[in-house]
Amino acid sequence: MLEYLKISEEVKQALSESKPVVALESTIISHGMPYPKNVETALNVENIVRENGAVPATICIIKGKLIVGASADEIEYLGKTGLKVTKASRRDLPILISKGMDGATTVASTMIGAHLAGIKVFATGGVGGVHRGATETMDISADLDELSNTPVMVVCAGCKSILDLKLTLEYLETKGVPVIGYGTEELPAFYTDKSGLKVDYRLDTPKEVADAFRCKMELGLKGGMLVANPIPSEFAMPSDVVNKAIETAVNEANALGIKGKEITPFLLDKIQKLTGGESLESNIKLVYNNAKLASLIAKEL
Ligand code: PSU
Ligand code: MN
Repeated sequence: MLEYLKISEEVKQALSESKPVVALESTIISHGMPYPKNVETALNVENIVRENGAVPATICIIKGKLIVGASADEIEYLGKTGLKVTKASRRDLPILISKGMDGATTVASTMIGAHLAGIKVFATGGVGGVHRGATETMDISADLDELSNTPVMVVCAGCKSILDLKLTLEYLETKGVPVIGYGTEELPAFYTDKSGLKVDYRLDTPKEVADAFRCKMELGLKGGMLVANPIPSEFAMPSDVVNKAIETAVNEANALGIKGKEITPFLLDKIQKLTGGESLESNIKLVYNNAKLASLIAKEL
Protein backbone atom coordinates (compact mmCIF):
# COMPACT_ATOMS: atom_id res chain seq x y z
CA MET A 1 0.00 0.00 0.00
CA LEU A 2 2.87 2.36 0.76
CA GLU A 3 3.66 2.19 -2.92
CA TYR A 4 0.43 4.08 -3.63
CA LEU A 5 0.08 6.27 -0.55
CA LYS A 6 2.17 9.34 0.28
CA ILE A 7 1.53 10.79 3.73
CA SER A 8 3.29 14.07 4.48
CA GLU A 9 5.85 14.12 7.31
CA GLU A 10 3.71 16.51 9.36
CA VAL A 11 0.60 14.33 9.09
CA LYS A 12 2.59 11.14 9.73
CA GLN A 13 4.07 12.60 12.88
CA ALA A 14 0.71 13.94 14.14
CA LEU A 15 -0.89 10.52 13.61
CA SER A 16 1.93 8.66 15.33
CA GLU A 17 1.54 10.96 18.36
CA SER A 18 -2.28 10.60 18.30
CA LYS A 19 -2.66 14.30 17.66
CA PRO A 20 -5.89 15.55 16.00
CA VAL A 21 -5.83 15.55 12.18
CA VAL A 22 -8.55 16.85 9.83
CA ALA A 23 -8.81 15.56 6.26
CA LEU A 24 -9.77 18.01 3.47
CA GLU A 25 -10.94 17.23 -0.07
CA SER A 26 -9.61 18.51 -3.40
CA THR A 27 -12.58 18.37 -5.81
CA ILE A 28 -13.77 21.50 -4.05
CA ILE A 29 -10.44 23.09 -5.10
CA SER A 30 -10.27 21.97 -8.74
CA HIS A 31 -14.00 21.77 -9.57
CA GLY A 32 -15.87 23.65 -6.86
CA MET A 33 -14.49 27.20 -7.00
CA PRO A 34 -12.75 29.48 -9.53
CA TYR A 35 -9.01 30.20 -9.46
CA PRO A 36 -7.40 31.90 -7.51
CA LYS A 37 -10.15 31.99 -4.82
CA ASN A 38 -10.00 28.20 -4.64
CA VAL A 39 -6.31 28.16 -3.69
CA GLU A 40 -6.66 31.07 -1.28
CA THR A 41 -9.61 29.30 0.39
CA ALA A 42 -7.84 25.94 0.60
CA LEU A 43 -4.81 27.52 2.28
CA ASN A 44 -7.01 29.53 4.67
CA VAL A 45 -8.90 26.36 5.60
CA GLU A 46 -5.57 24.73 6.50
CA ASN A 47 -4.72 27.72 8.69
CA ILE A 48 -8.08 27.58 10.44
CA VAL A 49 -7.52 23.90 11.23
CA ARG A 50 -4.11 24.75 12.72
CA GLU A 51 -5.49 27.71 14.72
CA ASN A 52 -7.99 25.32 16.24
CA GLY A 53 -5.35 22.86 17.36
CA ALA A 54 -5.39 20.20 14.63
CA VAL A 55 -3.19 19.28 11.65
CA PRO A 56 -4.75 19.66 8.16
CA ALA A 57 -4.40 16.87 5.60
CA THR A 58 -5.55 17.90 2.13
CA ILE A 59 -6.02 14.74 0.08
CA CYS A 60 -5.53 14.43 -3.70
CA ILE A 61 -3.85 12.28 -6.35
CA ILE A 62 -0.65 13.55 -7.95
CA LYS A 63 1.25 11.47 -10.50
CA GLY A 64 -0.41 8.29 -9.31
CA LYS A 65 0.19 8.79 -5.59
CA LEU A 66 -2.69 9.18 -3.17
CA ILE A 67 -1.38 12.18 -1.25
CA VAL A 68 -2.47 12.72 2.36
CA GLY A 69 -1.22 16.16 3.35
CA ALA A 70 -0.74 18.09 0.10
CA SER A 71 1.89 20.85 0.03
CA ALA A 72 1.06 24.49 -0.76
CA ASP A 73 2.60 23.95 -4.22
CA GLU A 74 0.39 20.93 -4.85
CA ILE A 75 -2.69 22.92 -3.78
CA GLU A 76 -1.69 25.75 -6.13
CA TYR A 77 -1.28 23.21 -8.95
CA LEU A 78 -4.72 21.64 -8.31
CA GLY A 79 -6.38 25.05 -8.17
CA LYS A 80 -4.69 26.47 -11.23
CA THR A 81 -5.22 23.34 -13.35
CA GLY A 82 -8.90 23.37 -12.33
CA LEU A 83 -11.29 21.32 -14.45
CA LYS A 84 -8.40 19.70 -16.32
CA VAL A 85 -7.69 17.64 -13.19
CA THR A 86 -9.88 14.53 -13.28
CA LYS A 87 -12.65 14.50 -10.71
CA ALA A 88 -11.83 11.32 -8.84
CA SER A 89 -14.41 9.35 -6.89
CA ARG A 90 -14.06 5.76 -5.60
CA ARG A 91 -14.27 4.12 -9.02
CA ASP A 92 -11.59 6.36 -10.56
CA LEU A 93 -8.84 5.56 -8.04
CA PRO A 94 -7.49 2.30 -9.51
CA ILE A 95 -7.02 3.70 -13.00
CA LEU A 96 -5.65 7.12 -12.06
CA ILE A 97 -3.20 5.61 -9.58
CA SER A 98 -1.98 2.73 -11.73
CA LYS A 99 -1.58 5.08 -14.72
CA GLY A 100 0.35 7.67 -12.70
CA MET A 101 -2.25 10.37 -13.29
CA ASP A 102 -3.62 13.29 -11.22
CA GLY A 103 -7.02 13.46 -9.56
CA ALA A 104 -9.08 15.81 -7.44
CA THR A 105 -10.69 13.67 -4.77
CA THR A 106 -14.43 13.88 -4.01
CA VAL A 107 -15.91 13.29 -0.57
CA ALA A 108 -16.00 9.53 -1.29
CA SER A 109 -12.37 9.16 -2.33
CA THR A 110 -11.12 11.63 0.29
CA MET A 111 -12.79 9.40 2.90
CA ILE A 112 -10.91 6.44 1.42
CA GLY A 113 -7.58 8.29 1.60
CA ALA A 114 -8.30 9.47 5.14
CA HIS A 115 -9.17 5.95 6.25
CA LEU A 116 -6.04 4.42 4.68
CA ALA A 117 -3.95 6.97 6.59
CA GLY A 118 -5.88 6.53 9.87
CA ILE A 119 -7.70 9.90 9.93
CA LYS A 120 -11.19 9.93 11.43
CA VAL A 121 -12.51 13.46 10.81
CA PHE A 122 -12.99 15.24 7.50
CA ALA A 123 -14.28 18.75 6.79
CA THR A 124 -15.81 19.97 3.54
CA GLY A 125 -18.55 22.26 2.17
CA GLY A 126 -21.32 20.07 0.83
CA VAL A 127 -21.62 16.36 0.16
CA GLY A 128 -23.09 14.72 -2.92
CA GLY A 129 -26.50 13.08 -2.64
CA VAL A 130 -29.54 11.86 -4.52
CA HIS A 131 -30.14 14.09 -7.53
CA ARG A 132 -33.53 15.48 -8.44
CA GLY A 133 -35.13 13.09 -10.91
CA ALA A 134 -33.09 10.16 -9.54
CA THR A 135 -36.12 7.88 -9.76
CA GLU A 136 -35.49 8.03 -13.53
CA THR A 137 -31.75 8.68 -13.80
CA MET A 138 -30.53 6.66 -10.77
CA ASP A 139 -28.03 9.47 -10.15
CA ILE A 140 -27.02 8.93 -6.54
CA SER A 141 -23.60 10.19 -5.47
CA ALA A 142 -21.03 7.58 -4.49
CA ASP A 143 -20.48 9.79 -1.41
CA LEU A 144 -23.55 8.26 0.22
CA ASP A 145 -22.43 4.64 -0.12
CA GLU A 146 -18.97 5.65 1.07
CA LEU A 147 -20.55 7.08 4.21
CA SER A 148 -22.20 3.73 4.83
CA ASN A 149 -18.94 1.79 4.41
CA THR A 150 -15.93 3.83 5.47
CA PRO A 151 -15.38 4.88 9.10
CA VAL A 152 -14.74 8.60 8.62
CA MET A 153 -16.91 11.41 9.98
CA VAL A 154 -17.77 14.10 7.43
CA VAL A 155 -18.52 17.62 8.68
CA CYS A 156 -20.46 19.57 6.04
CA ALA A 157 -23.09 22.33 5.74
CA GLY A 158 -25.74 19.87 4.55
CA CYS A 159 -26.40 19.52 0.83
CA LYS A 160 -27.22 22.03 -1.84
CA SER A 161 -30.79 21.80 -3.00
CA ILE A 162 -29.47 20.98 -6.48
CA LEU A 163 -30.20 17.59 -4.90
CA ASP A 164 -33.43 16.03 -3.72
CA LEU A 165 -32.76 16.49 -0.01
CA LYS A 166 -35.71 14.38 1.07
CA LEU A 167 -34.54 11.39 -0.99
CA THR A 168 -30.98 11.97 0.19
CA LEU A 169 -32.12 11.60 3.81
CA GLU A 170 -34.12 8.48 2.90
CA TYR A 171 -31.10 6.92 1.23
CA LEU A 172 -28.86 7.70 4.21
CA GLU A 173 -31.44 6.09 6.48
CA THR A 174 -31.52 2.94 4.35
CA LYS A 175 -27.72 2.80 4.38
CA GLY A 176 -27.56 3.18 8.17
CA VAL A 177 -25.68 6.46 8.18
CA PRO A 178 -26.24 8.60 11.30
CA VAL A 179 -27.12 12.18 10.34
CA ILE A 180 -26.45 14.72 13.08
CA GLY A 181 -27.70 18.30 13.10
CA TYR A 182 -25.07 20.37 14.85
CA GLY A 183 -27.01 22.78 17.07
CA THR A 184 -30.11 22.27 14.91
CA GLU A 185 -33.06 19.90 14.45
CA GLU A 186 -33.17 20.72 10.76
CA LEU A 187 -31.01 19.60 7.85
CA PRO A 188 -29.18 22.72 6.66
CA ALA A 189 -29.22 23.34 2.90
CA PHE A 190 -25.68 24.67 2.32
CA TYR A 191 -26.30 28.37 1.44
CA THR A 192 -29.19 28.51 3.89
CA ASP A 193 -29.53 27.08 7.37
CA LYS A 194 -33.01 25.67 6.69
CA SER A 195 -34.40 22.97 4.40
CA GLY A 196 -37.73 22.26 6.09
CA LEU A 197 -36.53 18.67 6.71
CA LYS A 198 -35.82 17.29 10.15
CA VAL A 199 -32.70 15.34 11.09
CA ASP A 200 -33.01 12.52 13.61
CA TYR A 201 -30.57 13.87 16.15
CA ARG A 202 -29.36 17.22 17.32
CA LEU A 203 -26.02 17.41 19.14
CA ASP A 204 -24.68 20.65 20.55
CA THR A 205 -21.02 20.19 21.45
CA PRO A 206 -17.89 18.72 19.80
CA LYS A 207 -17.68 16.28 22.71
CA GLU A 208 -21.19 14.91 22.09
CA VAL A 209 -20.32 14.34 18.42
CA ALA A 210 -16.99 12.71 19.28
CA ASP A 211 -18.69 10.46 21.88
CA ALA A 212 -21.29 9.29 19.34
CA PHE A 213 -18.61 8.47 16.78
CA ARG A 214 -16.43 6.67 19.29
CA CYS A 215 -19.45 4.64 20.37
CA LYS A 216 -20.19 3.74 16.75
CA MET A 217 -16.63 2.51 16.22
CA GLU A 218 -16.54 0.56 19.49
CA LEU A 219 -19.80 -1.17 18.61
CA GLY A 220 -18.18 -2.28 15.37
CA LEU A 221 -20.82 -0.56 13.23
CA LYS A 222 -19.21 0.03 9.86
CA GLY A 223 -19.37 3.32 8.03
CA GLY A 224 -19.07 6.97 8.88
CA MET A 225 -21.31 9.70 10.13
CA LEU A 226 -22.64 12.90 8.59
CA VAL A 227 -22.44 16.02 10.74
CA ALA A 228 -24.51 18.83 9.24
CA ASN A 229 -23.30 22.19 10.51
CA PRO A 230 -25.51 25.11 9.42
CA ILE A 231 -23.95 28.13 7.73
CA PRO A 232 -23.71 30.99 10.29
CA SER A 233 -26.77 33.21 9.75
CA GLU A 234 -24.71 36.32 8.94
CA PHE A 235 -23.32 34.53 5.85
CA ALA A 236 -26.51 32.73 4.74
CA MET A 237 -28.17 33.73 1.47
CA PRO A 238 -31.85 34.65 1.03
CA SER A 239 -33.52 31.36 0.18
CA ASP A 240 -35.61 32.80 -2.68
CA VAL A 241 -32.44 34.01 -4.46
CA VAL A 242 -30.72 30.63 -4.03
CA ASN A 243 -33.75 28.59 -5.02
CA LYS A 244 -34.33 30.64 -8.16
CA ALA A 245 -30.71 30.17 -9.26
CA ILE A 246 -30.89 26.45 -8.54
CA GLU A 247 -34.12 26.07 -10.56
CA THR A 248 -32.53 27.85 -13.53
CA ALA A 249 -29.33 25.80 -13.29
CA VAL A 250 -31.15 22.47 -13.04
CA ASN A 251 -33.42 23.33 -16.01
CA GLU A 252 -30.41 24.32 -18.09
CA ALA A 253 -28.55 21.10 -17.21
CA ASN A 254 -31.61 19.05 -18.22
CA ALA A 255 -32.00 20.97 -21.48
CA LEU A 256 -28.32 20.38 -22.33
CA GLY A 257 -28.55 16.71 -21.34
CA ILE A 258 -25.71 16.97 -18.85
CA LYS A 259 -25.35 13.87 -16.72
CA GLY A 260 -22.99 11.62 -14.75
CA LYS A 261 -20.00 13.12 -12.99
CA GLU A 262 -20.32 16.36 -14.98
CA ILE A 263 -23.62 17.40 -13.46
CA THR A 264 -22.47 18.48 -9.99
CA PRO A 265 -19.60 20.73 -11.25
CA PHE A 266 -21.91 22.15 -13.95
CA LEU A 267 -24.58 23.12 -11.41
CA LEU A 268 -22.05 24.54 -8.93
CA ASP A 269 -20.53 26.74 -11.61
CA LYS A 270 -23.90 27.88 -12.98
CA ILE A 271 -25.21 28.84 -9.54
CA GLN A 272 -22.06 30.82 -8.83
CA LYS A 273 -22.47 32.72 -12.11
CA LEU A 274 -26.19 33.35 -11.53
CA THR A 275 -25.76 34.68 -7.99
CA GLY A 276 -22.55 36.58 -8.63
CA GLY A 277 -19.84 36.67 -6.02
CA GLU A 278 -22.35 36.36 -3.21
CA SER A 279 -22.79 32.60 -3.29
CA LEU A 280 -19.03 32.09 -3.57
CA GLU A 281 -18.50 34.19 -0.42
CA SER A 282 -21.15 32.17 1.46
CA ASN A 283 -19.55 28.98 0.21
CA ILE A 284 -16.14 30.01 1.50
CA LYS A 285 -17.48 31.11 4.89
CA LEU A 286 -19.32 27.85 5.48
CA VAL A 287 -16.23 25.80 4.66
CA TYR A 288 -14.27 27.83 7.25
CA ASN A 289 -17.01 27.20 9.78
CA ASN A 290 -16.86 23.44 9.11
CA ALA A 291 -13.05 23.34 9.31
CA LYS A 292 -13.25 24.88 12.77
CA LEU A 293 -15.91 22.47 14.04
CA ALA A 294 -14.10 19.45 12.57
CA SER A 295 -10.90 20.50 14.36
CA LEU A 296 -12.69 20.77 17.70
CA ILE A 297 -14.30 17.35 17.19
CA ALA A 298 -10.94 15.81 16.19
CA LYS A 299 -9.45 17.19 19.40
CA GLU A 300 -12.20 15.57 21.48
CA LEU A 301 -11.74 12.26 19.68
N1 PSU B 1 -21.35 19.70 -3.48
C1 PSU B 1 -20.94 20.98 -3.26
N2 PSU B 1 -19.65 21.31 -3.55
C2 PSU B 1 -18.76 20.39 -4.06
C3 PSU B 1 -19.21 19.05 -4.27
C4 PSU B 1 -20.50 18.75 -3.97
O1 PSU B 1 -21.72 21.79 -2.80
O2 PSU B 1 -17.60 20.75 -4.33
C5 PSU B 1 -18.24 18.03 -4.80
C6 PSU B 1 -17.69 17.16 -3.65
O3 PSU B 1 -16.36 16.80 -3.94
C7 PSU B 1 -18.58 15.91 -3.71
C8 PSU B 1 -18.79 15.78 -5.21
O4 PSU B 1 -17.99 14.76 -3.17
O5 PSU B 1 -18.94 17.12 -5.67
C9 PSU B 1 -20.00 14.95 -5.54
O6 PSU B 1 -20.03 14.70 -6.90
P1 PSU B 1 -21.07 13.62 -7.48
O7 PSU B 1 -22.43 14.23 -7.24
O8 PSU B 1 -20.73 13.50 -8.94
O9 PSU B 1 -20.85 12.35 -6.72
MN1 MN C 1 -23.68 11.35 -9.89
